[in-house]
Amino acid sequence: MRRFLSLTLCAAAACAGEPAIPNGSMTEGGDTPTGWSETYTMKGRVVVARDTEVFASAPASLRLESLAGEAVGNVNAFISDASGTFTVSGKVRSQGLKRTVVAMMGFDQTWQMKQWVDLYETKADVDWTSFSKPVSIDPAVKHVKLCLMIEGDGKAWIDDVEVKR
Ligand SMILES: [Ca+2]
Repeated sequence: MRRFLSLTLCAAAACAGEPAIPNGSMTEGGDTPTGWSETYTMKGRVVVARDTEVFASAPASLRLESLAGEAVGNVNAFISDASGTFTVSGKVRSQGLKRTVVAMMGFDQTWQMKQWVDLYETKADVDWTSFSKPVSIDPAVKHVKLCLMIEGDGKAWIDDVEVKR
């Protein structure tokens, strides 16, 4: 019985660890949500903000927008203890963009990208829309990030991001 219990506990929590994402409600922060300040730009300029006027849940959401015309870029946050299979959910809003994507990116020990999983995509304006998708992490993946990517001239918002086994 003791052996069974320890194996069960190990499988449930102690060995695998629970995946977590910081500040998924975007509640914490100032000008930018805590844990969500890193942007990556492929074209033009994008800027991230903590939006206290447009949100799915008070007091704030994350807004990513193009600056001065067409842009392609993303904002991303680490998912800690990301291994095995878990579900990523959240809410997205989009305005004026050609494409808005939420995706999970997996990198190996040397930061080579090994995995990309689309969680949500829209090419039209949408009011707050929920997404929820299971992801299975490749065994070679050591670092996992969630990203909100925009393409075009406009704004997208994300809020209430959760990761759960
Ligand atoms: Ca919120």
